[in-house]
Amino acid sequence: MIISHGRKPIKTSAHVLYTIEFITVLGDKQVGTGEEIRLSCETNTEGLTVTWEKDGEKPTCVQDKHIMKQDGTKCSLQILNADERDEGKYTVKVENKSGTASCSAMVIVELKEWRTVQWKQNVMVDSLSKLKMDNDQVRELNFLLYGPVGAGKSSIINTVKTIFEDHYCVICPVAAQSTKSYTKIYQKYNIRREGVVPLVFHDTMGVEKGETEGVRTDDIISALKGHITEGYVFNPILQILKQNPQYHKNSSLCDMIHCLVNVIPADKIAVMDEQSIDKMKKVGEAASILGIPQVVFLTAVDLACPLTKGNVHCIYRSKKIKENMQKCSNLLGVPVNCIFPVKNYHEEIHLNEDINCLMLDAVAQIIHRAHAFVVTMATNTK
Ligand SMILES: Nc1nc2c(ncn2[C@@H]2O[C@H](COP(=O)(O)OP(=O)(O)OP(=O)(O)O)[C@@H](O)[C@H]2O)c(=O)[nH]1
Ligand SMILES: [Mg+2]
Repeated sequence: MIISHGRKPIKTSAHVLYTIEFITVLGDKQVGTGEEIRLSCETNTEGLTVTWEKDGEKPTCVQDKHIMKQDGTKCSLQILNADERDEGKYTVKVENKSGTASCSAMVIVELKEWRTVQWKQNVMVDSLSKLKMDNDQVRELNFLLYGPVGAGKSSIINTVKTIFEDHYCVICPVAAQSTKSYTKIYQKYNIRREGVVPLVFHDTMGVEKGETEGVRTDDIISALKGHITEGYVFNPILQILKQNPQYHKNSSLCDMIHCLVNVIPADKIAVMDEQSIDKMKKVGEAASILGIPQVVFLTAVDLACPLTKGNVHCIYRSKKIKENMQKCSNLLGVPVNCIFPVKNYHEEIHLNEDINCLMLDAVAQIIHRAHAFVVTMATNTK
C-alpha cells in the first residue's frame, strides 16, 4: 500500500525538492521463527526523514535485533531472530519539506508447529471408515452441530460427506451470509463410504441474539437428551411441547447426542454478541451436567488468517489461529485442547488433501470423545 501526500516540486534557497515517490515499496514477508526479516524500499529523492511503525505504533526496537538503515534513496529495516511478537503490519513514512509518503507490508512469522496432524488422507479416511460400534445399545455415534447463524454448521456436514464419499457433496443446504438462519429443520445426515459409517451429524438452526430469535436453548438441550426427532421444524417463539409428535419421550442412550460440536467462525469471534454467547454457555453447561463431551470447530480459518488461506498445512504454525483459539476458549470456557480449527469447502472446485486432513483430524477427535462417552454411560446403566 502506498500513500503519497506530496506537493508539486518546490524551490528552496538551497535546492529543488521533488514530490516524494516510491521507486520500490515494502513487500509482504513470511518467515519462520528465528529467521531474518528484511523490509526495504527506495524513493526518488534523498535527504528524507524516515520513521517506521508497527501496527500503527512506533516499534519497540531492541539493540542488535532491529537494524534501521538509510542510505541515499534507500531505507531498510532488518529484524534478526524473528519471533511471534514481530508479526504485524509495518509502515515506513518518509518526509521532507515537499511532503510525506508512506507504504506498508504485512509480516507473518510462522511459529514452531504446536499441534501435529498426520496429513495423510488415505490412512486417515481408511482408519475412520473402519469404525464399528461394538455396543449393544448404540449402533451409531450422534453429533449435534450448534452455533451462530452462518457459522458453517451445514457446510461441515457437506465437507465431511465430501471427504468420505470422495466427491463434492452439497447435500445439506447452505446459505449465502445472512442474519437469519438458513437451516430451520432438525435434520440428520449419515456418512457413507463403501457402506454406512456409523456417524450421524445433526444439523440445527443458528443461534441469534434475542429471546425469541434463532434456535431455542431449551430445544437444543432437549435434542441433546434425544427428545427431538428428525424433521422437527424449529420454532424460535415456542419450545417443543411433550405432546408434539416429534417429541420422543422415552429416549435412551442411542437417541442422545454423544458429542456436542459448537461451531464458531474464526473471523467473527471478536464481534459475537453477548446474548448468543450466553445461550451457547447455557447449552454447554447442560451438556456438562449430562456428561456429554463438547468441542468447538473453528470454521472459516481462511478468512481469519492469511497464512492458512495460502496454505492450510501451515495452520498450526499460525499466530492468528493460536490467538483465535485462545479467544474462543475464553469466550465459551472450553479448553484450547477441545478446539479444532477446520476449513470447509465453499468455493473450491477441486478437493484438497490438506483441507481433508484437517477436518479428518477434528472428526477423529469427536469420534474418540463420543465413543468414550457411550462406553461410560453404557457401563453406568448396566
Ligand atoms: N471462507 C469460508 N466460508 C465458509 C466456511 N464455512 C462456511 N462458509 C460459508 O459461510 C456461509 C454460511 O455457511 P452455512 O454452512 O450455511 O452456515 P450455517 O451455520 O449452517 O448457517 P445457518 O443454517 O444459516 O444457521 C456459506 O456461504 C458458506 O459457504 C469456511 O470454512 N470458509
Ligand atoms: Mg445451516
